[in-house]
Amino acid sequence: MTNPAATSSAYSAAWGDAQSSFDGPPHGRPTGSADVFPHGPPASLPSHGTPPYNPHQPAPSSPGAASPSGTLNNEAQVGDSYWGTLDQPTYGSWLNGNGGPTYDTAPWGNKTTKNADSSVVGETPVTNVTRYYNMTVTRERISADGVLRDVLLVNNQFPGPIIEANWGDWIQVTVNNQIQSPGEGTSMHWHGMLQRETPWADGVPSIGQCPIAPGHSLTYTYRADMYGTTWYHSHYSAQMAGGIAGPVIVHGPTQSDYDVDVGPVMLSDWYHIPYFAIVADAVGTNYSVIPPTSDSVIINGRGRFNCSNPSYSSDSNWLALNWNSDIKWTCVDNAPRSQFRFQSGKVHRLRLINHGANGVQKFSIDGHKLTIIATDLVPTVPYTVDQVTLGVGQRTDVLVKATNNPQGSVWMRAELPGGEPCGGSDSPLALAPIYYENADTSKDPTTTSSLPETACVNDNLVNTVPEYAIVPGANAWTQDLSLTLDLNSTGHFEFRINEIAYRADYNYPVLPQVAAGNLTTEREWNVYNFGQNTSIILNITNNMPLTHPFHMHGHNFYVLNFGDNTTHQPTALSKRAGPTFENGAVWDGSVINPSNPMRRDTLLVPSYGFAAIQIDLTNPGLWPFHCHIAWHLSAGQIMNILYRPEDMEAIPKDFVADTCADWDYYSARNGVSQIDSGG
Ligand SMILES: [Cu+2]
Repeated sequence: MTNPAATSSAYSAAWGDAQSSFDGPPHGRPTGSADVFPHGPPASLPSHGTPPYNPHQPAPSSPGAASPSGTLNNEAQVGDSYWGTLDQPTYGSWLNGNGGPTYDTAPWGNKTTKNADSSVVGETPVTNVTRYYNMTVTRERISADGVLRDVLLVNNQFPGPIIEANWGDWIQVTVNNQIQSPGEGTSMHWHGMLQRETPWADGVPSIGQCPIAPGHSLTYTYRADMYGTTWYHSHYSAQMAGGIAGPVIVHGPTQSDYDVDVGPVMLSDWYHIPYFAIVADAVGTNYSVIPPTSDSVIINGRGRFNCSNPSYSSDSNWLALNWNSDIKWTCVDNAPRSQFRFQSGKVHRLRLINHGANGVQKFSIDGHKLTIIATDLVPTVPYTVDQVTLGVGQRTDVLVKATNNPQGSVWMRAELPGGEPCGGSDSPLALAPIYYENADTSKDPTTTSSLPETACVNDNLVNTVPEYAIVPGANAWTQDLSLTLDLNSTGHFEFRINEIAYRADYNYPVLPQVAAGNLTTEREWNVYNFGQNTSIILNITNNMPLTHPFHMHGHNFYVLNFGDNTTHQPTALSKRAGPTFENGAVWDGSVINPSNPMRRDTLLVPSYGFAAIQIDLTNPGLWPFHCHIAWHLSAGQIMNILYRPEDMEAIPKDFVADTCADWDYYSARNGVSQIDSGG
């Protein structure tokens, strides 16, 4: 794909100017009030309800161009991706070939969901196989929901290509940063992997590594030490909301038989303006734009935006918000939806992933029950629901019995219910047809849904019982954590944990410093050193009317309990004059399923609610614990859990030192705009 912007020197120059205006002190936030428009907003804004469609768009090689039929072609919509087409492959029970042997029996031997678990040190199998992948990140333009947008893509695919391995394989991925016009750093995080043998390979800039400089590459090598469904994404600024995300399948034991592995079903909210402009808002001073409302919802990269959406007038400063781009408003109605296949009478495995920026997804299939068999990378005792709730970063594996006749077709739904605390959207419902084997694929399904609207919290903990029982460690240290939204001394927003918004420097990542024995960390690095403790409880109180999907790196945590405040209905954030909030609910110390509590790596902390989680400290190092909402992460909602760094293996020189040398060279010669936390 050619990016029309790549040849525009005016575009580059504009971005360069904007960047330099953000340059501030090394550890300070930018000051000044006109952050979003360093040179003032454009003189003319599009008028309400009449999008400034420009007939003189670049030629058809440009993404976003309409095909002769008047709908988007695949390249214009999602690049080279096949996700959500009827060509999307199905998956076997384990990986044969692809650089490894062909197995007659499962490569993990007699390990089952009930007798083995990777959370226990030493139980990950050793296959002596390495799976090699290559990722090239470039700046592109796609129209995922019909509206042309600037994005960053992996191998020109949205969502990115799959990483597939068997439990216990090594995975080696070389990430090539080819982002140009302008250049940007990048990184890749392997969500949910424990990184026990390679704690430096976790992929978070300012924490574990320097960003990968444009024109450079970095090779990550790590064990597929958990199995199930997960994803990878950039951890640089909010790039994960800018297109750099893709699915991961690690094959392992299953507790339930099924016939067809349908593969990834990736759900996301979708924004029409670049991630960087939203981050600028999130760390800005204008209360009315926090949180930003997404424009639509996509399933496997495809959605359908109504080009004459009346509520779109609320985004009438669309051009202004594309403050560093020459992009023109280009909207194609009836963008192709993702499509899926079912075989009548068979049981299908769907791997649900919320790779979005903000919104809590509600997933359902009209007239079909969903049997949950794993939450994040933890197999659970199966239970059946009508609807699955997924916060950003969460995954759920479901089995679906295809109960219709072979001519049937039904709607799959992903929805962001109204406003806060779910996240909301201008067009909150994405549909995707599921066609049975003899269905007419030229026709839309006619099914309807009457599911009641449910709260934006994860399922009742009584139902979510891990297949492999583990009792949390004894004598845990309890750490209280208070989540607040505050303003700093220059009036800019900060999402704080115990009064501190995380902020660190791309050029001086924290992990290599503590690994070298420097434990005198800066206050704003938000490091908690738990010393020789073997288990900790994080007692979280959420003092704001927003749900936060908190994610722990390098560990699965036990969910002891969570709940919300049932005693009052807090005022919606958007109706407040400023960040003055009531206190969130407080945990009473009770534990659900104490002999085998739910385990996972990402949990929704309810609006004005509490969550109590426990972490066994069996993976020495420094690990971020953060909200996975892209904008909250950027505005500081990160803390770092440090313990026994002296027990870490030495970081390979070429991994951090060489990457930082490249980044130092690049950043010294190019204005790098670290307006956010860095993590
Ligand atoms: Cu958050």
